[in-house]
Amino acid sequence: MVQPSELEIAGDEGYIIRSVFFDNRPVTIIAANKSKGVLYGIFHFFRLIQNRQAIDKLSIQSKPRIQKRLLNHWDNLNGSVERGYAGKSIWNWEKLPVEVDPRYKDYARVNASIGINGTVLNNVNSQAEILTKGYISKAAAIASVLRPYGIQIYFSIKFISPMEIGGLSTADPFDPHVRRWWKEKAQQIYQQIPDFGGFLVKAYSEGQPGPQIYGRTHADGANMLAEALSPYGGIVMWRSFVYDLSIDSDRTKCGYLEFVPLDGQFATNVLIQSKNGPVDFQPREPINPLFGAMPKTPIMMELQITQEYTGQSNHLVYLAPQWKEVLDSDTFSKGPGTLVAEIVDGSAENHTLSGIAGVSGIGTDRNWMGHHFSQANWYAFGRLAWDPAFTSGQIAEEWIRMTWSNDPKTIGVIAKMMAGSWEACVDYMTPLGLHHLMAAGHHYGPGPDYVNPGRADWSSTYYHKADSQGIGFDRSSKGTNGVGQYAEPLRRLWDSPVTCPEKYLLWFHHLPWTHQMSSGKTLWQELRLHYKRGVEAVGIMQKTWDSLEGRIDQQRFDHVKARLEMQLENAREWRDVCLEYFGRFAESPNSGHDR
Ligand code: GCV
Repeated sequence: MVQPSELEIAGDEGYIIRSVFFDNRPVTIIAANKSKGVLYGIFHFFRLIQNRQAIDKLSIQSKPRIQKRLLNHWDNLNGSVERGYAGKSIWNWEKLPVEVDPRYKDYARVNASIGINGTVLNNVNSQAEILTKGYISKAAAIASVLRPYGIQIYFSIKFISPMEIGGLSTADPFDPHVRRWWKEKAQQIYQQIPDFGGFLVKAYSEGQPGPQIYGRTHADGANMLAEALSPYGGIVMWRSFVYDLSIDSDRTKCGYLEFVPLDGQFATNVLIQSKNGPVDFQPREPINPLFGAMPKTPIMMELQITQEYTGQSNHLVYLAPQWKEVLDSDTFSKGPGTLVAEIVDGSAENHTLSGIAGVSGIGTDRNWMGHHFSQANWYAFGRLAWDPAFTSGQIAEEWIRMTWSNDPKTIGVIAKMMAGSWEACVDYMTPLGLHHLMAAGHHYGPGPDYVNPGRADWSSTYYHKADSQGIGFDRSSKGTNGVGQYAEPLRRLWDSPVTCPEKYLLWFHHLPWTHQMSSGKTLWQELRLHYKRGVEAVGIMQKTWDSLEGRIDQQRFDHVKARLEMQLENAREWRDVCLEYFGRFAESPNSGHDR
């Protein structure tokens, strides 16, 4: 029926599902090497049933391409969630470990059903208290609920914890007392949580301390933690989200400049966790130049499920197409066909360790994510983490069938809305490579005129550089040479406004308003068209949704309808504010453009 040799390639998490006859009766076999594989196989089988697929002639073999498939909670110990838009943190630290919310089990099941096998419980802007005895016991209670579902827990740690909670006078990674402190801490954690996953670290970034305080490098810091965790099989996920403008005045270049020279210096249980793009989860970014640039180090990709910059829990934006654009991008780092997905799954550079993380959008809201459609992003993250080759359409259809309906009209309508929703958001927020145009104090509405008095790179004007001469950030070889961080031929193609894809045009080039686009229109005309198109797309989504009234339950229908109204209003605001502001330059007497 299933030979042991067939299971060899299934590994620890893979499975085989097969229809056979046993004693003249049809049976379905779900076989795996480990219980986790059986668990995933059963969820696959359920998915087929929920998707109304035939289950009488099954011959399925599946295993995950990426080893560590994690959610990252940006949950604070006081119950708030940084960039969370769905209520409070689901981790009720006050009541733990005595009271264990039954929702943790639901959480575990949801995650296991999409193959997620790890979760970082607390914010990367970490508090040292997570490593105190009390919190370790609380976390151990969560771990015991997640364990049967194959989910390991991890902590975000604060680099100077030995000082803040350990009474040491330094956190220097070369100090023997500090090293011992971390080793003892690891031992303490593993005593209570034997399958603890490891540490996630944000170091020397946005106010978080790091080894640089002591003149040490990221590798020195990461390796110290790796040494403490390695006896237990734990890993360190060290983030590359750093942008110290004293290293380079172009923020997009900083991560590469700090990390690439360290390639080869990290311990074998360290991964470098890098955001998909070089800025910060903007509606669209070109790939992070670190993918493919550190062949000796496993690079873990960080995606953002919570919609910090894409309308939060008010906008319907299905992010799988964005993630697919990144995963399917060719880095050319080892010649043509070296896709980001192959860097991330470790196959391009022969790494045994591989990982992907999604910044969670989960909160205490009844529907978990604030917007019913945001759940699609959680689902899509899990599915793409399992296999980056799945298409966004295929994932959307599975999710629609399981969440909304198996009625063909309903599926078709919702699938269409989802498919175009990300591009619509890019159009009404930041088309043609524009980025980071938000108003002060939040990452929601438009503020192209915003200038941060403290930091240039927290200002919108730093990114778009609009003036009467033109618009865009010149990262070409004549500008900051940000393009120089990519492999050929990307470097050459993106260096010229003629060959640079228009979706990245203003990311890499500062161009006159009269620049001619491939459509024959001027840049200013094209920009206006994109903003207009984005708003129109939301209007169409709204009408499309209305056509479903009566086909789905009223409660969820009304929820989405109300949010689409808000989305349309917000999209109009983005269009009007941005075009009014840019128009001041584009239509000024010396822009060269007709009014
Ligand atoms: C957790 C952005 C967000 C911050 C976040 C940071 C990070 O700057 O706005 O809230 O901090 O990214 O990823 O560390």
